Amino acid sequence: SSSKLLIKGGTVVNAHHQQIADVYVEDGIIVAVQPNIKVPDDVTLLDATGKYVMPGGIDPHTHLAMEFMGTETIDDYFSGQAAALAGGTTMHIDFVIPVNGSLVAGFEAYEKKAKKSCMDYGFHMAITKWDESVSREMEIMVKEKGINSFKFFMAYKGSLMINDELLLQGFERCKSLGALAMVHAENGDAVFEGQKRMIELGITGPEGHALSRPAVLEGEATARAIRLAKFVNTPLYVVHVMSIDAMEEIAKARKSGQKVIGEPVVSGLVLNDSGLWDPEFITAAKYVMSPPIREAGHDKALQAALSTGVLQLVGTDHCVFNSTQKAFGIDDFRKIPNGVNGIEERMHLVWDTMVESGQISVTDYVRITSTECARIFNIYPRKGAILAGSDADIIIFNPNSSFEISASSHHSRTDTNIYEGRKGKGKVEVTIVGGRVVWKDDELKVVPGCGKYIEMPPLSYLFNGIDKADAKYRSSLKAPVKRFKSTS
Ligand code: DUC
Ligand code: ZN
Ligand code: ZN
Repeated sequence: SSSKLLIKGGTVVNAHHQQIADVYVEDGIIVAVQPNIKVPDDVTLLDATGKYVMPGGIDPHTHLAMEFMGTETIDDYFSGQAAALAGGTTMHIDFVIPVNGSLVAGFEAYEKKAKKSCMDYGFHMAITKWDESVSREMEIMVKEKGINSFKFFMAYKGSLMINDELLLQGFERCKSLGALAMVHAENGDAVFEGQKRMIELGITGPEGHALSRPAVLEGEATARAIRLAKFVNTPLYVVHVMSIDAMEEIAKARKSGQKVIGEPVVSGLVLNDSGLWDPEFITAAKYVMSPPIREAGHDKALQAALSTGVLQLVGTDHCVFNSTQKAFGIDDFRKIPNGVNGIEERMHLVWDTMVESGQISVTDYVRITSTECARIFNIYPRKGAILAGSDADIIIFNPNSSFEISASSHHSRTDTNIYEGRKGKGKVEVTIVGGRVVWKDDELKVVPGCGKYIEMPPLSYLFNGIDKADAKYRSSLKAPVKRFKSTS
């Protein structure tokens, strides 16, 4: 029956180790990982000889069925996850958006949207304004709802952005709950000025989007967020690191011992904007995301930072709008819904860019696409590993085959693909989710409703040592400090 699965003869890869072994699965759970497992009766047998057997990808950053910029993303929990599975990603963490300022109402709305899930998922919570009731509801999210991360916006002035005073309060609240503070790091006031300047200059097309919010503004906000997190003494996660400017701030902080996590996204690693701002509006508008895709050089530098561990895991910020929606901004780039695709392409593009190019090992690949995300959000080794007892979310990857990306064959609902025409080495040949084969021979057979919500517990491990540092700080306040010498 389909509840028993045996994967024979592949190279099983975890973040720390690889070995030739068989993987035996029962009822959605990995039961054994060892060489030469005897073939039981009644089993679905998969031959992985010459191929890699790896944990399914975990995308730490997606937006499915999200209302944003006057419209809603075209991929919902069904189409977005179907696309993910066809590309070897078996879990994602999506951002819940509060409803009328209520986190509880937002959570309930996303629970409904996620009912048609065909793979497991977790939630981050976006904080879209800040007040006492939001602060109170954060506790409910952490203690009762399985959310351990909150994203604050330093950009989107006039809607999502909060100032430094409130950002500090948010960071403090995260710390007191054992939750991870995340930031969208761009200087929103400066972006607002940049946008006005572009419009005054008559630059209303998609290139104005990139010109109005350059890398220096991402660097500034990243540096500020890092320093504010240091002031509060709480860990920080910087989402969608798109520039050298931001990456170097993260590198410096990590070198000093500060707990800062940096997440590049596939578009920032793989693309740069030379030739991107085509005069044809739709061709260019599909690339509009925030922070924007940068000039050549940032992409390679982010790859290098990922290979040396300055950045730790790869997301997508998958947030797609079709051409009709992108066209809302035909006369004014400020109205182009921000977001690009990536959930289906991530595993292939990271392989091709990082492993095939010789920058990282296969074990590192597993770490940055899956294991590190599971560790950070405290769901390892249930997720992110091929070990006895882990969930059977597995891919069979053929390094000698190849992939090709096109909107005509992708599984997302959007009508364009920012990686259109791109080819590369390696292919996800089989995806197994919850012990079920859902992708094989280029055929997708997903089961809506079988995806489970994965509760993510508070991040006690990340806060190790923080209490000690706080105690030291408090005792330094009590200690008599001679600040001024008496001159008399
Ligand atoms: N950036 C995007 O491009 N889309 C969603 C939100 C964001 O910050
Ligand atoms: Zn963002
Ligand atoms: Zn995002």
